[in-house]
Amino acid sequence: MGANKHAVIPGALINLLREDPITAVLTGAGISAESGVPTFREAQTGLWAQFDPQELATPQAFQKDPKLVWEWYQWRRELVNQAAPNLGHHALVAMEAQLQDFRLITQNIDNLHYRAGSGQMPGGQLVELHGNIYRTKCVEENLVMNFWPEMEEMPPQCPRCGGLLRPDVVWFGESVPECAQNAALEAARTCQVLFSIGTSTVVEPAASLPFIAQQNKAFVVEVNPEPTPLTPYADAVLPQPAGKILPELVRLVWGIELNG
Ligand code: BV8
Repeated sequence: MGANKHAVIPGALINLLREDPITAVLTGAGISAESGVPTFREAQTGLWAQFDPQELATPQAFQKDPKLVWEWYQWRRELVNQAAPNLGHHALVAMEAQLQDFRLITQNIDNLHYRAGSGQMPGGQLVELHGNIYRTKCVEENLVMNFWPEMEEMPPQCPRCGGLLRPDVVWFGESVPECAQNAALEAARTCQVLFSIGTSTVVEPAASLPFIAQQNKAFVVEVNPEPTPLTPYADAVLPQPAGKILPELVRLVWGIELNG
C-alpha cells in the first residue's frame, strides 16, 4: 500500500472496516499485558524465575513432576483470577458487534476474551487455539471438565476414574485440537482483513495464520509495540499497545467511545 503503513491508523484501514469486511483477529499474550497478566516470554517473576515456560508447558515436564506443573498453572490461574479484561479486549467486542462476520482466534488461555464478551454476538466466533486455564482434562479418559478442583493435594485426581487431572491447555509438542485448528485456518483463508495483536509470531501453527491470510489477499494489520517476523510483511503496522490503539480504531471507524 502506498501510504505510510506506520501511520498511526491508516485511512485505508478505516475505510476498509467501514465496508463491513469478513474479519479475523489473532491474539497473543500481549493483549492481556495491560490487564496485568505477564506475557509468555516475559521473565517469570519470583518463585518461577528459575523456570523457562517453554520447558514447563510440555507433557514431559508434567510426566516428570506433575505437582510442579500444577503449581505453576495454579500460580498463573490466581494471577488471571485477579485480572480483568482491558480496553483492548473490550474494543474487540465492539468490533464484533459492528461486523457481520468476525472470528477471534486466541493463543491465550486466560479466558479474558470470553469474560469481555467475545464470541457471543451473532456472526462472532471465539476460537481458543491453546485451550483454557479454567478447564481440566483427565489424562486417562482424555475427558474435559469445566472445573478446576480447589485441591489440597496436587496434582488432583479425576473424580470418576482416579486418574491424573491436567490443565486443558495445549503444550509444546502437542497438536492443537483439530476443530480449533480447522476453524483458525478457515478464518485465515476466508477473511478480508486480519489483525495480529500482541503476539511474538513465533509459535506454530498460530504464527502462520497472518501469512496464510495475506496469501489469500487479506489486508493484514499488526498491533504490537515491538517488531516481529510479521512486521515487514504486514499491510499496516500499529506499533502501539493494544489497549490504547484499538479503542482509538473503533472510535475513528464507528464513532464508538469506550470509557477507560
Ligand atoms: C504443534 C498454552 C504439532 C500453554 C502455548 C520442536 C519440538 C516440538 C515442537 C516444536 C519444535 N519446534 C517447533 C515446534 C512447534 C512448536 C513451536 O512452535 N515452537 C516454537 C517455540 C518454535 N509448536 C507446538 O508444539 C504446537 N504444536 O506444533 O503440534 C507437533 C506435534 C508434535 C511434535 C511437533 C509438532 C503447540 C504450541 C502451543 C504451546 N502452548 N500456550 C500455556 O500457556 O501454558 S504457547 C504460548 O506461547 C502462547 O499460547 C502463545 O501461543 C505462545 C507465544 O506467546 P505470545 O502469545 O506470542 O506471547 P509472547 O510473550 O511470546 O509475546 C507477547 C507479544 O506481545 C510480544 O511481541 C510483545 O511485544 C507484545 N506486547 C506486549 N505488550 C503489548 C503487546 N502487544 C500489544 N499490546 C501490548 N500492550
